[in-house]
Amino acid sequence: MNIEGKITKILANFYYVVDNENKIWECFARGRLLKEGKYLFAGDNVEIETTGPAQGVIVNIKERKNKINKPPVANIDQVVIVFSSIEPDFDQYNLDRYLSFISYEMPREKCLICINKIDLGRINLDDVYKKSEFEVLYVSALTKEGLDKFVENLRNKTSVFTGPSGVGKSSLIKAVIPDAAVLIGDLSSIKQGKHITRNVQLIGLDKKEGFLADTPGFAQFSFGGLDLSKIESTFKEFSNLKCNYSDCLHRGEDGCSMEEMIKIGEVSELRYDSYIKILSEAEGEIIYGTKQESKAKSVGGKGSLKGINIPKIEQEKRAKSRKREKQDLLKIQDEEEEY
Ligand SMILES: Nc1nc2c(ncn2[C@@H]2O[C@H](COP(=O)(O)OP(=O)(O)O)[C@@H](O)[C@H]2O)c(=O)[nH]1
Ligand SMILES: [Mg+2]
Ligand SMILES: [Zn+2]
Repeated sequence: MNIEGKITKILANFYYVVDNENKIWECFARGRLLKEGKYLFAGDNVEIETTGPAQGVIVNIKERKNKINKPPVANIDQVVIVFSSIEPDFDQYNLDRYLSFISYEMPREKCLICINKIDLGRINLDDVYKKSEFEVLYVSALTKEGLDKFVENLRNKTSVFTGPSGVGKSSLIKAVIPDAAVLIGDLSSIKQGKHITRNVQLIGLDKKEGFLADTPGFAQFSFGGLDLSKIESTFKEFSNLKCNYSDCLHRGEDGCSMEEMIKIGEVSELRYDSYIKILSEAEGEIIYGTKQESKAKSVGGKGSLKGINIPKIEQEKRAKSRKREKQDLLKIQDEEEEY
């Protein structure tokens, strides 16, 4: 008998597939699939041939609409970018970096901004984002304030959670799905993120109404070498600019309408500042987070997962690093084969 389902978890050679009736099947992958180089990801929609009451073999993978490699997840509908209002302090520029980078890499998928820990302190970003097409939700994983509306935004989608360490991504997932097996708190005591990244799993909202993937953050990302003219398209509120040149980067060029747009409130000044900094990052002029990185490194242990480490990748190295990312993935798969 053949059944269709979705891979929610991969452990060693085992693939856990949930079917339409919410039943979990423990599966192997047919050797032929792996030989063809078809690596399987959590989120993949597959066809299984059943071999027992809850066992099967994956015989086919459906075409994916997208995938990310770190952590490995396929068929993402939405990226939930979690920041906290406080502890760690809200960082406007860093949030805009996440939004821009993810929109650049996945232009068709929705990004949802979620500000957590409003029980400790409140911030209001409505004005900053009102022209951007990004929705902002305010929640507390602790008191559950704002959670109902948040859950509404998670239904019938596969959502990947990302954001800096310590903002409460895992806590939010736990608040939404109380029996989710997620790790909360300082993860550095659990021997590095590698292991955790590898075992990414999709956690089902009740009655297959959507899936959530906790991640330790997209560990590292860099704007180095990205196409400058495409970065603009990740700032949706810029779409009504009427500059004299079609290739205007809006950095004070003659005939640029950015100043006017800011004046009339079509573009928030904070967003424009972030845009300018991101362009500089793409040109390799500034490197975000290096201070935190070196601090974390010298302290080691406890601090090593705090802050975000964004190493500079030079333009010409970028293509190589993309290739390396793929190799890393293959390595991960190889290691898992050895278990
Ligand atoms: N006060 C408060 N603390 C929270 C909230 N959400 C998470 N925390 C705490 O913040 C810390 C980091 O949470 P965690 O979920 O591990 O963050 P992650 O690294 O983003 O997954 C933990 O000590 C949580 O108990 C919240 O809404 N309010
Ligand atoms: Mg976490
Ligand atoms: Zn312009």
